[in-house]
Amino acid sequence: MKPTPFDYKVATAWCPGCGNFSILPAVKTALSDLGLKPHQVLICSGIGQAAKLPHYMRCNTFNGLHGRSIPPATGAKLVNPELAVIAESGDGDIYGEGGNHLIHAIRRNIDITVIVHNNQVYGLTKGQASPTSEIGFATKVQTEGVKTAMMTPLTMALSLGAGFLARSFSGDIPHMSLMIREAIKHRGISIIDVLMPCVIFNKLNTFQWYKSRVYKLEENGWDPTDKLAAYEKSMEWGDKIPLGILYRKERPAYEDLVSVLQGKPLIDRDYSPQKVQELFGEFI
Ligand SMILES: Cc1ncc(C[n+]2csc(CCOP(=O)(O)OP(=O)(O)O)c2C)c(N)n1
Ligand SMILES: [Mg+2]
Repeated sequence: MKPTPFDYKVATAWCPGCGNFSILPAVKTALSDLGLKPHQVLICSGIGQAAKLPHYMRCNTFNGLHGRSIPPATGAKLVNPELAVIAESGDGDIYGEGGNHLIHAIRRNIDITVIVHNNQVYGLTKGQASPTSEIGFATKVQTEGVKTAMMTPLTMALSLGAGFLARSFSGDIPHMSLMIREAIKHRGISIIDVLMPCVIFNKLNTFQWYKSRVYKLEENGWDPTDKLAAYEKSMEWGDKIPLGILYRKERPAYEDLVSVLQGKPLIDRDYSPQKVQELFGEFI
């Protein structure tokens, strides 16, 4: 029988009901809809339950350190621009530990797609608050509830010049797949914040909690080129949460601006281990 995007060859480490189960087929269908073959795709992740997604895919993958999905994605894209490069991980990984990498990758505008599995909690390490946890959210560590302000990652990304910003929901696979497809097609960095439940460690932001709040911008005549309107939408949270492409406007990618990156991809150029050894030798 032909495999479907919902098939797994190995047992997953995700809990029954986890939003990750629908993000995976959304990624797979987006890639196949774009006609990409496994060897043309690289997915880099950090550490966390979300970061295990590439374990269940057959393509190039790099599972690195916590917070570090973006640096290897950046390096790989610069040397091998023909690859479709995705950096994906959880909210803790990309907005917390890896927040600095996110900030500067946006400023550089490398042509990669960043998918954040945002369950508003550190799932793998058993339920500590993440940067997107709600104020008042009580955990085993934040016993009195979260006191720190909730991060608004899409607002931050917009202020840094990100040219493609979207939000989706794990309860809607076709929508996630569409967002991922459009994000990959965008030249420059693209960021998708995917809301998803953590059935074990986040009893506040449940599937139902999201489902009853999300609505689609594209069904309301949204203009994704209006930056000021996008600012406002990026901060909308609570009773209503917007999904869709909040903002889309291309500006030159880093790769288009740096002279050494023009012409033949670095990966296809001659490279002399001997010369590198000589350079190292200067320090011995
Ligand atoms: C440098 C470093 N700091 C902390 C950790 C512990 N750690 C592993 S995953 C994780 C957070 C995971 O949360 P998130 O990225 O939201 O992923 P989720 O499990 O919720 O999908 C933390 C704190 C680590 N592995 N390495
Ligand atoms: Mg998380």
